[in-house]
Amino acid sequence: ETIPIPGPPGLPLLGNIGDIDTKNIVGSVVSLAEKYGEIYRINVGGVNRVIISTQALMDEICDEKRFTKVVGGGIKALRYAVNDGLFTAYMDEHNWQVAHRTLMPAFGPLSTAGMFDEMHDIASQLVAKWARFGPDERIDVGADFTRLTLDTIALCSMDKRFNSFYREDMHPFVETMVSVLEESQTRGSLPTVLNMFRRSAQRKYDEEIAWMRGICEEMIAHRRKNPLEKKDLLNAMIHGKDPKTGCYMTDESIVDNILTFLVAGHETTSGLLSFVFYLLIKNPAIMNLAREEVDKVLGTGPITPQHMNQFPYLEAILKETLRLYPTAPAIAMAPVPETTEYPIFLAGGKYQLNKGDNLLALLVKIQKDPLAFGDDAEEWKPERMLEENFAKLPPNSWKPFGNGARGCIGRPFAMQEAILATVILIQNFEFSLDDPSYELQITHALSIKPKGFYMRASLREKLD
Ligand code: MNH
Repeated sequence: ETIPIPGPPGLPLLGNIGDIDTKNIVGSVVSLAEKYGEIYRINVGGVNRVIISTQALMDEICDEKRFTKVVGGGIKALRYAVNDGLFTAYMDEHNWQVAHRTLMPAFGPLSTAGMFDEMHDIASQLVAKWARFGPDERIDVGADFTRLTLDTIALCSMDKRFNSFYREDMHPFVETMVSVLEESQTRGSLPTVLNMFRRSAQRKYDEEIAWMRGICEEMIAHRRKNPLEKKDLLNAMIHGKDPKTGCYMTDESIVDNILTFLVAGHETTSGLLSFVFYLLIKNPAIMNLAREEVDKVLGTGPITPQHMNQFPYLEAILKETLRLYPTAPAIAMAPVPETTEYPIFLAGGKYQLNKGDNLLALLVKIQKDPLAFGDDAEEWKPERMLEENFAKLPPNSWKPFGNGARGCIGRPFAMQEAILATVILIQNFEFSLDDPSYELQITHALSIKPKGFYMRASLREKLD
């Protein structure tokens, strides 16, 4: 009883290009899911994509023996800048293996705790900025959280201070990185022949990449000459040794991964924090519970690394926010390359995949599956993410950090950074919308984030 996977009818050569708005890819894919259901097929740029939207199908494709991440489109194009860095590497690449094994401990809870002081340093700059703003200044939430996450990852991964809180514009390194990302996206969506004619874009792209890599190389050379006893990512990459092969990461691979962390590690965390504060302002009862937790643990005292695991409710808030608003909204997957026996089947034979079919796990839909989360799946309820409830969720229903070996290596880093920022902001301020009638709108680029969200922050009365 195999049934054909449904989907919008396409044009002979152009496929379903007409069904996808390139300015809002996620939005288009979601609308099609609403029309065609738990699984559907489209063809874009000659690639067959099968989009899945339920926990049951996600659970099936999370089996790493059968399925894995696929590097395609904009991610593949980014390889021109960052080669086989962790995020853009193919599964079998030697440098991925070495970097993965070397960096796993460096991103583990212990090392992440070692980066507490630097994270705290940058978060304090944010608090100082908003305190000086006073209660009447309009805060561009997304811009300031991006300053926070970029400055934090730059300090921890290459010991560089962008000092973004001390400038109106963005640091030249950041501007260049954004430009390189945009060009990579463009190239990823154009046929190779067309890219060959984009000579001046190519020249600019080459220059920008060379300039960024040069700065990273200087940072590495500087650290080698001036060794520091620090548990940061730069030291981990310079001195860490792959336990399996005994190999060290090459300088080229270190540069690839510094740039990778900057790219992969800022928008997602910044978007998460923006959604969190929007939702907290809109849900005062939950904000009160969050504030009670912060006051109970810290009072008016300073936060230390020992406090970090004492905020279960805040952690649930972050997790529940990532459920409804996974800042990386979809993951590209495919049958493992060694698969030779086609067709393969999903859902016990109900659906058939053919050679060349790629999968897209639509987290924004999967994580709202009513069969996994109940009839209130669309509602933001942090309680459901408290440890005892979280443990009871169906397998692979909550996947904002991706799957298995190719899942997010920066997860403990991102969680520590986000909890720390949320705690000290709640400890110091009360928040309100700048425009009380504002309702959430979302921009979809590589990641999702709130659009046009501004708030105000007034210092809390000091408790005694
Ligand atoms: Mn992160 C992979 C989500 C923060 C570095 N990250 C992934 C993937 C998801 C993801 C999903 C899997 C992508 C794919 O399958 O193609 N990451 C997030 C989210 C946050 C986040 C939602 C914050 C919230 N990530 C961070 C931070 C860093 C980082 C912070 C670095 C400091 N992420 C990575 C890297 C990978 C990755 C590196 C690739 C890992 C690999 O394939 O080996």
